[in-house]
Amino acid sequence: MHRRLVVALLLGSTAGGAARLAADGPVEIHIGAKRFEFHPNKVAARLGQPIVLVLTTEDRLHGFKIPDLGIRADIVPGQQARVPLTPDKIGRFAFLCDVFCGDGHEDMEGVLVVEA
Ligand SMILES: [Cu+2]
Repeated sequence: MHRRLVVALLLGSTAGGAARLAADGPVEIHIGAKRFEFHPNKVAARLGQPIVLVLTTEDRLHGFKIPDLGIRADIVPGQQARVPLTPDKIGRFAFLCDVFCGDGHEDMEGVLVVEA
């Protein structure tokens, strides 16, 4: 009797965990761009956890590039750029704007920190 109850509880918790995962989906990380910054300019992700970078601009066309991960996207006014990503290595990965947007463009940078 007691053992049967334990088995039922275990099954229940397993099913619940699977449902939560399916419902949650990837974690969205929102990053805004404007002359001449990204905000936030430091974002964190977990190794192996799927994320979607949701990029928007407040003024004009900007670019978004993470050279070490082979990622780039245009951030077009009035649109969301959605970049799915599952980090497969730990570290600090710099991102930057690669569309020249004026004096100060070189300061448009940030970092994605991937932790275990
Ligand atoms: Cu720029």
